[in-house]
Amino acid sequence: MSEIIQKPPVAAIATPIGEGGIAVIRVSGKEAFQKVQSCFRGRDLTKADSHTVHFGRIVKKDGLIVDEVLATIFRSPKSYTGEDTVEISCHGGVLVTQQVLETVLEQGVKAAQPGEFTQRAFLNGKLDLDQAEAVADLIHAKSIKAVDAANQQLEGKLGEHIKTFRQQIIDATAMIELELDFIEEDVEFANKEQLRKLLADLILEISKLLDTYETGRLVRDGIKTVFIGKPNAGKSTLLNTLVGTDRAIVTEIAGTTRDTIDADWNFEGLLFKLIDTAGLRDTDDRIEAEGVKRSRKAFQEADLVVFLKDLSHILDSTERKEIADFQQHASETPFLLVGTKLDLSGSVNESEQEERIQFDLKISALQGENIDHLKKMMKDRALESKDYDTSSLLVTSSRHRDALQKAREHVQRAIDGLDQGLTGDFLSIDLRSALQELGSITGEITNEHILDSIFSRFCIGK
Ligand SMILES: Nc1nc2c(ncn2[C@@H]2O[C@H](COP(=O)(O)OP(=O)(O)OP(=O)(O)O)[C@@H](O)[C@H]2O)c(=O)[nH]1
Ligand SMILES: [Mg+2]
Repeated sequence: MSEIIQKPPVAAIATPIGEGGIAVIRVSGKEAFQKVQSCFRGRDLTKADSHTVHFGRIVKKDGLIVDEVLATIFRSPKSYTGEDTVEISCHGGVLVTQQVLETVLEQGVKAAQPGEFTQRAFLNGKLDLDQAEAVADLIHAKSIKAVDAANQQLEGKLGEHIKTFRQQIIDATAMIELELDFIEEDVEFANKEQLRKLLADLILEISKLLDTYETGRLVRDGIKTVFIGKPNAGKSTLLNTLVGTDRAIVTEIAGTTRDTIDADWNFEGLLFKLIDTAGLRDTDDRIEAEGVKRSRKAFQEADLVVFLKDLSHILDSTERKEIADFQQHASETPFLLVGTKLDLSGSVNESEQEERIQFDLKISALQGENIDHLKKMMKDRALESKDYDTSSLLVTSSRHRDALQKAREHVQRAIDGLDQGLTGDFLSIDLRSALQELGSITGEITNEHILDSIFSRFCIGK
């Protein structure tokens, strides 16, 4: 573990602002105990043991009592940040909490920046950078699978992989240096095959980890699912059925939905970010036209497209062409073609409809018919082509993916160099670059710019 550095103290409210039983104000840094003690009436916190809790009152300079509190003491290095830390639990009113924070700040403590506690924890070696990122992911997680993925990373599972990769590169570098040492004696590069195999295996392992990213991204950020189709197809009805509330307005008037409407929907531990759109048609109405434009944009950004077709109307040739166009444009995106209003479809000659188009499923949102089937199909289709095993480690962050890709490129370049008979010092350059990329994931190699962009994602108080 690196040496602990205690920076000047900072404080922030660590719990959400609102009314609740308890709120927590966290104070961390050099002289945190003295600073809190100077506005605390109770036993002497500066002499309290680590991991002990003390009842007392927070008081203003003029003696006015702000609140009755419990102060928990964490002595360096055994705290989240590694610094001396006090957590003040006060009554959870908005004003009371702010007053307690202000009183602490009046003692010469600065207000903490977003993520500052976690950043200090990272700088003090309490967490690797990927673990610090996992803390933010855990806080922002909106599905059980996202919680699982963040916890795996927080446990250090990604870090373990990265450390193994780094060790393999260090071993490879050692083999090359051995060759360099003997170069004058004209020793043949005896281990060339062994070195090549080591690097090729490494590429395979990095690729295996990279393959989890597509699933990881969907698990962490949710599956953007766009309902698209003609006006009146039943898009808003389906959205409401899935989320179980009247989120979107439904009427029998074609062109009811004008703007895209988002709703979060959890299914089997996964988050679906449902997007209802304005029905597609040519229109002179400027508002509706803008809505149709947004529908098409949502379609472009989707992870899953569900095209809804009203079965109570016969499919005309323009609609058939439109569906084919969408399917073609969505060639990279999972696509479902769903017939709606199955309860009304008796009025239409089915064989005529079937001849023209192959539905993945037919539903009636109003009668709940095939809705469970649709839910399963949405999940399966969205993850179909992905390496779907959310119980093992997933790469969820594009930052990590980019670094892994670059590391793999550098290793590949070293292999190419080896095959072309380049000398060891050239190969070492590529391997060193690969090491740096991997080190940027765990934070062994980092810079202020990276840290700022990572920790600005955090909430204040974490
Ligand atoms: N019988 C029946 N009617 C349905 C079903 N689903 C939707 N509807 C009706 O179809 C009409 C249009 O439904 P919406 O959900 O508003 O359709 P939409 O696709 O959102 O339409 P726009 O917002 O205009 O693009 C409403 O009167 C719904 O009650 C269904 O499964 N069966
Ligand atoms: Mg609608």
